This record gives sequence, structure tokens and C-alpha cells, in this order.
Amino acid sequence: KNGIVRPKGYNVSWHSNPEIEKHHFGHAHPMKPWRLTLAKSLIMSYGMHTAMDTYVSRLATREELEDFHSEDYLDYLKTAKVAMPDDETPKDYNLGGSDCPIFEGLFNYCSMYAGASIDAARKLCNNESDIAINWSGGLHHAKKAEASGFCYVNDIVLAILQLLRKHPRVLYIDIDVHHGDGVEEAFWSTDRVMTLSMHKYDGLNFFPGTGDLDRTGPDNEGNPGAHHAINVPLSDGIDDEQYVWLFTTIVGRCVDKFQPTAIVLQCGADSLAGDRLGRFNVQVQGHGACVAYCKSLKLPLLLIGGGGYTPRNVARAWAHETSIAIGCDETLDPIIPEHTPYREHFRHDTLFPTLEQILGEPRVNRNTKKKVDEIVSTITEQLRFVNG
Ligand code: VJV
Ligand code: CA
Ligand code: ZN
Repeated sequence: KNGIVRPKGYNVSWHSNPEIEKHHFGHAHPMKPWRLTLAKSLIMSYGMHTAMDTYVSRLATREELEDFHSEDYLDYLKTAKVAMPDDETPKDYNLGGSDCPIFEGLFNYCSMYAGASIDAARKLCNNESDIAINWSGGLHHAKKAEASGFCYVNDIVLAILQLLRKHPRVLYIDIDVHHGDGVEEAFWSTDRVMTLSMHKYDGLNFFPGTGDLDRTGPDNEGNPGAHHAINVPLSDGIDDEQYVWLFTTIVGRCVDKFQPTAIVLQCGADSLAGDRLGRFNVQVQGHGACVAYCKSLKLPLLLIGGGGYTPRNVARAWAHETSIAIGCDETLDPIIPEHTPYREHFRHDTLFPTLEQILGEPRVNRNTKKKVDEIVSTITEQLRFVNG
């Protein structure tokens, strides 16, 4: 296998545990941990693992999970039994419905993806990594005592809490097509974390139904967290040009004002065109440009996964973004190597399966220039209230 040259003096760490990939949410559930196997197959067939420090992550401890989650919720999550297969009504803590089913090994699954994010954050804290990656994490909807939208334990909140032990200010950015409500809410009352989510927003018609432009944090008397939540509500069909322009413009201004000392980027791949649940027209190139922009800021960077429901495209995006982290994106052969396991999955679209190709049926872009400009000017106004 062709190895890739490791950049000197620059460390990328990859945190994963193959056990995670074996879990099943149930027949026809859109969340497929197996997409991680597909992503890993691309990353390894390009030889990228030789250019990173690779770690098999461990389970998060009970104590670590309690940094955010309530004891009673964790007790329930640990002991919850697999329900009747046709039972679709969510039970206590929103567990057991069709979005957040109780499946075999659920607590191990949660402890593993959380352990990987915590490990990754610690590598950044002790300067052993410049960029740390956990594609199995990014489960942004989980609350202190509630499962939500395929998320049970909020590994992002746990990782940010680790970063805050050393870093005075953390910028959290979320390019999943859904609103990053759980992370936003967890840091509602602090000025040490700024949260920024770009997402499809259509009132209550698109999950989770929050994330309008005016949702900036509670501005009750003396709340230091006021104005530190940034929301970019978008309509169907946004393309690379608009998406990347919005991303770089808004993130650039947030960094100028807030002066973060570390960045966490949730790279949910359901914002890609052709996603089973998503509505955007973002391509692998545009999605990756967001990662490249964050890397260019030269701050400790945590890359985590998230949504993504068309597995071959999730794998394409996260393999491409791994190559950006390493700095070998320009030298990769766009045609997926012959020896890649599961290569047939990528032949779905074209004769020669490639890493970066036009994904999905194009959707009509419902985002007007006027609306996009208005979003930037409203957020620019909001940022006048923020100091680094
Ligand atoms: O829209 C919802 C909630 C409902 C109730 C439950 N039914 C199934 C759907 C409507 C109001 N939930 C969303 C949750 C999206 C979570 C996204 C997570 C992330 O990407 O942001 C981060 C990892 C939703 N959209 C689509 C579905 N649920 C869905 C769930 C299924 C399904 C098909 C669609 C569950 C089981 C099966 N099919 C078999
Ligand atoms: Ca988002
Ligand atoms: Zn999502």
C-alpha cells in the first residue's frame, strides 16, 4: 500500500474503535454506524493512516459521562432493555422511539464514541496533536437527561468541557444539516464557548425545529452567554458557492471578535447533496473547503463526524477531509484505488468511482442573495456585543 508522507512537525491524530461500526439502530433506520467502515476503507486504501497517529479509543468512564449527563439518565441508558420491535412511542428520557431506539450494546456504543471525542480533545490539550479526528462522534442533539435525534450522549459537549480545562475560549462550528441544539443549549450561559450552526430551517417542519437567526442566547440580566449563539438558517438547495462564502465570512468574523484558542468543527455529512435526510446541494469540495478554512486559522482543531445518511458520500467527504487535515488532498488520485475494500459501493454513480464527484440530483436553490446578505449583516451586528 502506498504510504503518504507525514508532514514534519505537524501532528494529526485519528481516534476510532472498530467496535462502534458493528452497532445497528435497527432495520431501515437512517443512522448506520457501518458508514464508518466505509470511510475507514477509503482512508486506509489511500494510505492516509500512515501519516497520522492512530489510536483505538477507549470507553468513556462513568465519571467522564457525568461531566454533562445526569446520573439518573445514565442509569436508565445503561439498563434500558430492547423494546418490542413494533413499539414506536418514545418512553422515558425520549428513549425507545423510532428516532432513538434501544438496541443491543447501546451503552457501549455511546461510551465508545464519547471516549474517542474525549481522547481527541486531550491530545489537543497537551499539544500532542494539531488536529484530532473522531468521525464516530458529533452527536449534537443529546441533552443532559434526554436522548434526541439519533443522539444519546453528547460527546461534543464532553470534548469541549475537556478543552475548557486548558483553553479560555472555544469556538464550536456545526455544518451538519440539522441545528446543533444540544451543544448550543449546554453552553447557553457561558461566554467561554461560542456556538455557530449552519442548518436547514423551516419553522417546525424540519428537525429539531430550532435555530432561527434571532436565537442568539438568553439575554436576561447578567448572562455572560448572551449573543454567543450564532445561527445560520438556510433553505433547500444551497450550493457550494453560497455555502462556502457564508462559512468563511461568518467564521472569519467570529474568530476576529471572539479570539478562540481552540476550534471544534462538527462535520455532519448530511449537508451534502444527495443525502437521504438532507436538503442541500453542497458537494464534497464545498464541505471540505470549510475544513480547509478552519485548518488555515492555525488553532488546535477537533474534527468530529455527525449526521450523514448516504453512506458512500459520507465516506467520500470524511476521507477527503482527512486528507485536508494531513495536507495531502492535492496529491490524492481522484479515482478510488483498485484495491479499496467495498469499492463497488462507490461505483453507484459512475463507471470509475471517484472521491470528488457531483453528488445527487441537483435541487432548486431556494436561498436568495438578499437573504444570504441579510444573514451576514444580522450576525455582524450581533458580534458587536462579543469580546475576545
Ligand atoms: O423529525 C424527526 C421526529 C419525528 C418523529 C419520529 N419520526 C420517525 C420522524 C419524525 C419528528 N426526527 C428526525 C431526527 C433527525 C436526527 C438527525 C441527527 C443528526 O444528523 O443531526 C446528528 C447525528 C428524523 N428525520 C428523519 C427521521 N428522523 C427518520 C427516522 C427513522 C426512519 C426514517 C426517518 C427511524 C427509523 C426508521 N426510519 C426505520
Ligand atoms: Ca448544523
Ligand atoms: Zn444531521
